[in-house]
Amino acid sequence: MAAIHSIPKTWDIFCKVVDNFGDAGVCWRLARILHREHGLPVRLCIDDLATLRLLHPALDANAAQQQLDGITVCRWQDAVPLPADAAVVIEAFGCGLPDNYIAAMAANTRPPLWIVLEYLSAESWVDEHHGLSSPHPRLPLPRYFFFPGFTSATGGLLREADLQSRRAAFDAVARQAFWRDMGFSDVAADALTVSLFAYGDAPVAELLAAMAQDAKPVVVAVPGGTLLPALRSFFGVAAGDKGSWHRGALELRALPFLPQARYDELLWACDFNFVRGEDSFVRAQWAGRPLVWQPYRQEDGAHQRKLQAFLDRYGAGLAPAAVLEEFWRCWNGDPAGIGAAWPALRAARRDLALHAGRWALDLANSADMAQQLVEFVRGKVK
Ligand code: TRH
Repeated sequence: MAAIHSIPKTWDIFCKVVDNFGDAGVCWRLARILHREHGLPVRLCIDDLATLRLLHPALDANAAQQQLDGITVCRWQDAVPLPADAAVVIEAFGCGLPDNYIAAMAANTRPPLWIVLEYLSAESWVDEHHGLSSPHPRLPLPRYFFFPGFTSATGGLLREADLQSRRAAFDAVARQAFWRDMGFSDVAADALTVSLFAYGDAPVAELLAAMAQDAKPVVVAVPGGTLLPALRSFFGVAAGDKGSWHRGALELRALPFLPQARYDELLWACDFNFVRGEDSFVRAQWAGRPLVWQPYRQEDGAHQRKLQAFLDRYGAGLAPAAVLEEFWRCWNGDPAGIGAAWPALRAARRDLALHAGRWALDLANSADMAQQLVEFVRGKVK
C-alpha cells in the first residue's frame, strides 16, 4: 500500500483500558496497520502500558515514551501535548481526550480531525450512524463517528494486508510446530482442536463435561489465566497454570497469555475457536474456522442484541444455522443446554467449517477498517 502523501502528519490514538484486553488490542492493531501499510506517523497514548505489554512483550511498561514497531507509544497520564503537525486524533471507544489537548486543538487555526472510534456491532442502526458528524458542544472542532462493521455502509473490520497469505501459509506442519513450541506433543490426526478464550462466568465446566464424553479426542487449549479457577475446580487440581490435564476424551492444555501475533496462530491451529469481546471475535472470523462468541456483557442486555444481530447475518445461507444459534444461546446464558448442544455443534463441523471459510473470503472483499479510515479522513481534509 502506498503512503498517503496528502496526509503525512501525525495521527494520535487515545486509548483507555477499561478492563480486559480489547481496548488495547484494537488500538494497537489499528496503530500498526496505519503505520505499516499507510506510512503514517502514529502516536498511541494509552493509560495502561502493562496491558499493552501482554500483547507485545517487547514494550517497556515503565517508559513514559518509546518507539515500538515504528509507533510512538506514550503513557497517558494527565496532560498530553498536541503535536505541532497533528492531522488526525482518534478517540477510541469514548475514552475522551485530555483537557489541555482539546484546548490546544481549539486554539489551532487548522485543528486535527477528531474521530470517535466506536465499538463493533452487526446491528443495522450502525449503517446510519457511521460517519455522522458529532459537533463538539462548545468548541468549533470537526468531529465524526466512525463505526467498524460488517456492511459496506460501515467502516469495515481491521485486517492486515498480509493476513490471508500468512494464514494460508500456516499449514499442517506449522500447526504441529505450534504445539511443540508451546511445550506440548503433536495432536493426534483424529483429534478435534479447540481454543477457549472466554469471560470468567462462561459455563466452562458444562462444556468440558460434554467434551469429555466425545467419541473422539478433543484437545482444548486455554490461553491466559482467566479461566484457571474454573479449570482447576473441574479437574480437581490445586495449583499450576501450565501443562495438560485429562478427562475422558478431553485433553486440556493450559497456555500462557500469548503475544497478539501468536494468538492468531492459535486460532489457525484449531478447528473450533471460542472467542469473546471484539478483537478476538474478529480474528476468529479471519481465521476462517467455526467460532463461538461470548460478547462482553452489558447491563442493559445490549450484548444479547449484538449477538442476535451477528447471528442473523452470519447464519444466512448456513444449513446448520439453528445448531450454531442453539449452542451460542446456551454458551451465553443456558448452561444446562450445553450437554446436548455441544455434540450437535461438533457433528455440524464440516458445514460450519465450509461456511466459515466462505464468510472470511466474503468479508475480505471489502476494504479493511484502517484503509476506510484513511479514505474517510481524506474525504474530510481537503
Ligand atoms: O479482552 P476482551 O474481553 O476485551 C474487551 C473488553 O471487554 C473491553 O472492555 C471491551 O471494550 C471490548 O472487549 C469490546 O476481548 P477482545 O476484544 O477479544 O480482546 C482480547 C485481545 O487480547 C485481542 O487483541 C486478542 C488478544 N489476546 C492475545 O494477544 N493473546 C492471548 O493469549 C489472548 C487470549 C488474547
